[in-house]
Amino acid sequence: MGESGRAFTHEKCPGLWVFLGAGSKNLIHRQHRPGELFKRFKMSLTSILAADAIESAVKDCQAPESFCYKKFFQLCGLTKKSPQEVKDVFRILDNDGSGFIEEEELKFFLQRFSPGARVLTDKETKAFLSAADDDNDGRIGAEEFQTMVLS
Ligand SMILES: [Ca+2]
Ligand SMILES: [Ca+2]
Repeated sequence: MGESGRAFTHEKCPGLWVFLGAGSKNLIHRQHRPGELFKRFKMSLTSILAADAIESAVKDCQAPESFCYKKFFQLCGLTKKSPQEVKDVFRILDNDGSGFIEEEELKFFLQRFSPGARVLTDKETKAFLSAADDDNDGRIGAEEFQTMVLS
């Protein structure tokens, strides 16, 4: 009897209630992690970058240890995008909506662009992180990301 009461079902945990007021106010009650919420409203990378550019960028670093962030950003066309578009890409890469790209998210960087891509090696992940992490807090903020891509 007690077991069913502990079940984690959609009926019992709808996860998210959004109340849209008559005006511009949105009252959002979050029951789960904030990342769950942001995922639903995120745009996709292919709405910002051309699919064939993404494909060639991912192909270029197929071999382990061949990832070069500068080349990747150039090939996928990100370096030609506006600061706002770069920020949009940042928000997509920040998978859990924490406001930062953590090392764990950075590892799966290529897979955000192409689901079949490889994960970055530890060495590549660390090099990528330290190239962007100007304030040395071990994660990449939106401004750090913009600086890395656009400068
Ligand atoms: Ca994050
Ligand atoms: Ca940082």
